[in-house]
Amino acid sequence: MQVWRSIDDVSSLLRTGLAWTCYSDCDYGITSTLRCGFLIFQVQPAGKRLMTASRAAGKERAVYLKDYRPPDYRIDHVHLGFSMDEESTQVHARLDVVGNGVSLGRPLVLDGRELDLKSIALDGRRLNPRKDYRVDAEHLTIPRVPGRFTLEIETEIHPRNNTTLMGLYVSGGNFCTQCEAEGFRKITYFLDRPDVMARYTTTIVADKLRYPVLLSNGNPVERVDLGDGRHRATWVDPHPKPSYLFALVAGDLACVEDQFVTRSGRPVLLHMYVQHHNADKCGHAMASLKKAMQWDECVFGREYDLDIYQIVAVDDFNMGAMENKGLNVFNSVYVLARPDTATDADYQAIERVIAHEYFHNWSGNRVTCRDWFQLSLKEGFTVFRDQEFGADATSRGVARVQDVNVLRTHQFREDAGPMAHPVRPESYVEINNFYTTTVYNKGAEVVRMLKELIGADGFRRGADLYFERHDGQAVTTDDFVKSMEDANGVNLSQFRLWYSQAGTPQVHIGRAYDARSGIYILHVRQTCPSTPGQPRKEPFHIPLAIALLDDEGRELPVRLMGEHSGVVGTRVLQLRQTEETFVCVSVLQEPVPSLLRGFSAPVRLQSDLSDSERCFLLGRDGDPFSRWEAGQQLAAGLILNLATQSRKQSTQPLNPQFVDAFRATLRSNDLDKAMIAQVLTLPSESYLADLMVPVDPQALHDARVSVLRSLAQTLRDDLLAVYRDNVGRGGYSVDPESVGRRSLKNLCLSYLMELDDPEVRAMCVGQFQRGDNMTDVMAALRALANNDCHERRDALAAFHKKWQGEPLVLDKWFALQATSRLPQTLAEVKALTRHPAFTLKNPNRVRALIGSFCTGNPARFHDRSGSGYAFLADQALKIDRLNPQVAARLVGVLSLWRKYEARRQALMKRQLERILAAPALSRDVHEIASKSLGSAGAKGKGRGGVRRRSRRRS
Ligand code: 7ML
Ligand code: ZN
Repeated sequence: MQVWRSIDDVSSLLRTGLAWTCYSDCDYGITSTLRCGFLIFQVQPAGKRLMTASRAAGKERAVYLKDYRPPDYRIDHVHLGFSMDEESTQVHARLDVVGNGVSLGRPLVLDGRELDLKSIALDGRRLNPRKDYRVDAEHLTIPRVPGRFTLEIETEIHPRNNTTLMGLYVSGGNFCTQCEAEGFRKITYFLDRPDVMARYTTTIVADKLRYPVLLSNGNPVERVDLGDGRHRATWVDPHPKPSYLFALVAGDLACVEDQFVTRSGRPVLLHMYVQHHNADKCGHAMASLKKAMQWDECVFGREYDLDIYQIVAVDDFNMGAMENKGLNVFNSVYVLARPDTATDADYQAIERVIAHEYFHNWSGNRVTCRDWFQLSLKEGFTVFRDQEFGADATSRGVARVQDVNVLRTHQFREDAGPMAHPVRPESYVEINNFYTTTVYNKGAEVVRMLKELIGADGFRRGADLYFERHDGQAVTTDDFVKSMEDANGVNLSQFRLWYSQAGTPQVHIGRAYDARSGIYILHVRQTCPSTPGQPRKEPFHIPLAIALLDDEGRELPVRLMGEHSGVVGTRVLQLRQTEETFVCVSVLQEPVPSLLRGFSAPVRLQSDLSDSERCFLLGRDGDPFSRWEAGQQLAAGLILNLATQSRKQSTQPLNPQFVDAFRATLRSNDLDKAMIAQVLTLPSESYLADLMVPVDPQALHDARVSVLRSLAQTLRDDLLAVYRDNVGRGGYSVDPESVGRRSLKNLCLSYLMELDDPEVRAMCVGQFQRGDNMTDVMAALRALANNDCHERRDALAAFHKKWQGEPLVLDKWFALQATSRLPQTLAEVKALTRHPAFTLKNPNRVRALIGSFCTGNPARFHDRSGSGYAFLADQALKIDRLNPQVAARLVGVLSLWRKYEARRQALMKRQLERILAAPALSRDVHEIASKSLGSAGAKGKGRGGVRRRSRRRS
């Protein structure tokens, strides 16, 4: 790639006769573009065809939901032929196209990007580039077509140069694809939108030795040795699908095989493809897959629908995994596990992600999205399904706590910042930026609320109707809600606001009790802060699960005024107005209310509970979530108090009531150990940051550490005893009981390591050296990495020496150092970017080192000097040239700059401005940076300075 800065440069370029692609963005030709800045050309060897015409940007507008129109043409069948070559792969596409009636006379406009178009024929007649069609950087337009015809298109693509990891690319010497959301258009020209569903036949030709495994969607129908060192495989997928679900894999991979017999007796082959040396790390993923298949049959009545289910693990992947029909492609981090290489948390994540992708086969593939504004239709629902699966696999309480933690630390923050958007967004500039925690996690909460409101049986009826009514269709979130309504005879029109209004509602609950009349009143008020583009909100329809507890913690009957009898246990109140009063009668003693049980709605709850009431709930509430929540509120109050006090006062002792409740929980025998560990885990710094205005990350960090230390000092003996009681006996196993034991033991260790006590440190080193499983080893190493001692250096070096050949374990080594609280961490992170094993091309490695530092180490990242912000910007700009999606995620960290105190605000803003001013910025990063700053791009106006994501390479 070369940058040309002057007219002379350009003229000499044009004289060379080389083909070029202009990545500048001016509508008015080269000379005026030169005046605004400089040009970026991709130069190819002479004689090669021009691949992409120069692009006029400034046309990069937002796409709006209100502009949705059904497609003019449908594509019934697709025959794809691939001739695999890393340098240049030939793609032959034969499309059976049908006009939809009203389309008569309208041009056919296919999507396509960075494609080298070789030829195009309509019903067998070769089209003439000068008069039959037009090509620009994003489309192929054929002005005149008949009502029904066959189009044959030959293109050439360049997988080895594809660093964006969208479309067809190479990972570890193997070919793989990622097409969601708009990657298919980087493979061939197509109607690349989810409401165009076609049947696919895929033929792959490749070198037999280098690529013995050739895979695509559906069922294998043919394998032929071509005799010239190449072979050919053909796959037919009988289910119509959108292009984003297409997949192809070619490579030299080991296949781990198993089988599942469906409820109706059909056998399904299960094939897991991994690099040969990883064949011993597939057992857990395979077991998880079978568990998920069975669960979907039992809980949702959904069976698998092909003869074969394939999973391929690749090391280079932008996201977690992808649900391509019959051929899931996974980030290897969500497949590979062995006790000595993966932690309990990794095992759990694998189980969840495997289930998530499997569940998409119905919620996503059989019933798909009409357009990308409906993304939460498949993602919110599927996250809900994987959450329920996780809850059934381990303990419901622990699973709920984990899911709520994710929601509150990430989604609530997103909802409170400049990137806030509804679960069903109204517009986007780059769809890849809308795979957000709002679409996924809040989307799942919205589905969960539907279940709360209509009950488990009604919810299942609604889901059955949805799958039956829309099988094979591309539909909307509205269709989903309609099925829930129709199956249950309820009206959910107000509930639909959860899809269209952004922002986290605040619910204030006040209470009053009159002993003489036995009347207990809950006064509930809801408000919702304004979000970008939505200054005012309508009141939401909120399910509010509550119970009233007597002084022993028993649930009292809740009987609302006008009812004949009460309900014992949890009761779901339905809040619809801005303000509502719920009057409970026959309440014989003043109760302690247990509010928002199970986190029945994604809201911020404000109540006037006292600390002693919270301590009571922490010890007595029958709802495990509420018990945990009471502890979190107490701890958060304590830490926030400390963080906002002056230094002198910050050594005050802990509230003894809290310490007692903490000690009692440690010793509790009515909670399982995993739950005890959750309850005793202090709220994270990022969750606390959401509660502090303005945020001072250093003060929060110091306050949290000081509470940890005080608790460790006061409870040293108890913590040591619980640690010793839970040291593993016998072999390692990942059953929930053993996992719980390890998490409690390692929590005790992390508290004890706050004491700077040689005895404890020796214990920790012992656990590191003798640990027979990665959970224990990592827990010990994490504690050591936070302490400036010689044991730290030795342990990190030993770990590196042992695991340098295992990329996923090496990622842990990078991440651990990036999240160390020690003051020299940024310097160490910078040094690690020069480590021979570090590369900006691998998203997992970038997330391990750079992502962990910027999101998992608030105190160091937000250093008052601003050095963390400058580091982020430096790295993001470099990554943007390779992989805009990964860069955009990183830049998103700066979006919350307005939440910090003035000095940090200015420093963060400066880096955002610097990013925005950088030349040749991707559309992905531009959208995030401009929306973060609240500038014009946020409204989707045209602007300059943006290039297309491209395969620029010199
Ligand atoms: C969520 C995924 C993507 C992006 C996976 C990519 C997916 C899109 C894909 C929960 C569990 C596992 C993965 C993901 C996730 C962000 C998150 N369709 O299946 O949603
Ligand atoms: Zn998904």
